[in-house]
Amino acid sequence: KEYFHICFCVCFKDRNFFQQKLRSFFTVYLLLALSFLLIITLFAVSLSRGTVTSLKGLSDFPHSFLFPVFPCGPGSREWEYFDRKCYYFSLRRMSWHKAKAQCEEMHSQLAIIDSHAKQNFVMFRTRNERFWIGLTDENLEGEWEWIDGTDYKTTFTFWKEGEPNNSGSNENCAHLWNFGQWNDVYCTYECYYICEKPVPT
Ligand code: MAN
Ligand code: CA
Ligand code: CA
Repeated sequence: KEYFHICFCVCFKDRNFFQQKLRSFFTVYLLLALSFLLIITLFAVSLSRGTVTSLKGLSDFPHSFLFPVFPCGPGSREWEYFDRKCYYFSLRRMSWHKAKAQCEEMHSQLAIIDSHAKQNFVMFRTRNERFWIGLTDENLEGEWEWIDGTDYKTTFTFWKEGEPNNSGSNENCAHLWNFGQWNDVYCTYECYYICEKPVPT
């Protein structure tokens, strides 16, 4: 009898212990499952609300990542960065007015060269070829004007010696030439051209 009693007690205690363990395991798993569901739900909600923008922006990750390195657009080799602006050096030649229109079509303008630094930058890329810039005296002979309104009289110039000479009384548009020096030529002459625009945001 005594033996039975002991056995009963131990067995009962054992069973109780086992059941308790099972219950605590069950609770842990239930809690885990619930938190998992909660996380999934929260994620789905924030996705649908657009809170998790990093996922949506993931597709243009390389673009946004490379932008600080190539501020004029990592997807294009056409625009070059210099001193907070972007420059385009054309591969085709055309009249000054067509070139001006081309720049405008690309949301830019014919380049304004208002400093030695800028002159130096364009000179190295134009390699003695003729490139139009945004300078003209079409409105009034001898009164040179930058197309963006920059004051010609008080700003940097880089004319070739003897220029502007209004040769044939018909030279009203300015272009870069040898060593990047400027010359006036008739506006229907076909030159390459330089466009400039602010860094895209
Ligand atoms: C050509 C033209 C002129 C320029 C002279 C310089 O005639 O390009 O615009 O002034 O050469 O010799
Ligand atoms: Ca002229
Ligand atoms: Ca000339």
